[in-house]
Amino acid sequence: MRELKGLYFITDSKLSRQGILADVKQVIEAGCRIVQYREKEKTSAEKEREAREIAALCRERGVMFIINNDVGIGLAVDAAGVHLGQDDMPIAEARTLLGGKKVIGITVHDVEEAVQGEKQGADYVSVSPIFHTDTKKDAGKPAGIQLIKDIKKRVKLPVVAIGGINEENAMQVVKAGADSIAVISAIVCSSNVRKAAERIIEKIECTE
Ligand code: TZP
Repeated sequence: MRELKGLYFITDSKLSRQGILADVKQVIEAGCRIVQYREKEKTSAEKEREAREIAALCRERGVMFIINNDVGIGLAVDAAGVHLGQDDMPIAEARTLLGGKKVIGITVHDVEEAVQGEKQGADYVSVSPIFHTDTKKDAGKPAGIQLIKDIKKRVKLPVVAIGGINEENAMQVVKAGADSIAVISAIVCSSNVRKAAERIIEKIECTE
């Protein structure tokens, strides 16, 4: 698997001010190397069309492209991998469909879920939510950075931290051991997406 490090950008068509394709272009220009397409409202056909467009852009720029939840679209657009929630398709089933070369990420809320995710063959765990977030209403109670430290002690997989992360708190998240930081609103709600992504990347890099 290519390295899971640094900023992990996730699209959000509801929050985006300029459209997700422009967001993706600008975060890639800022230096982001991992992009996830996450869309909860559009039809499958619309999702596949958008995902195909972003996949092409990411491929051209050597950026890892992950699809949220939908293994079928992941396969259709030849994404690098798929991100699954605890209530999505089981990792084993996704692995059978995707094969050994694709990346599978799993959202975890505690150490036990992280340990299970590793056992079941995930390639990374996404610890959620670290801080309060309004972006995902059912994200649950913020875990704080201690959970990152606890999970790092128990699993060897790369740890992606998500939920309420911004340029002010990014450093403490990396210092706690997160390999990668997943961000939506602190980037897409900014009036300058590229600069917002650059500032977060700077914070991540000066901690490494
Ligand atoms: N999963 C857990 S929290 C979250 C997702 C998709 C939302 C993260 O968005 P933000 O705006 O970076 O807090």
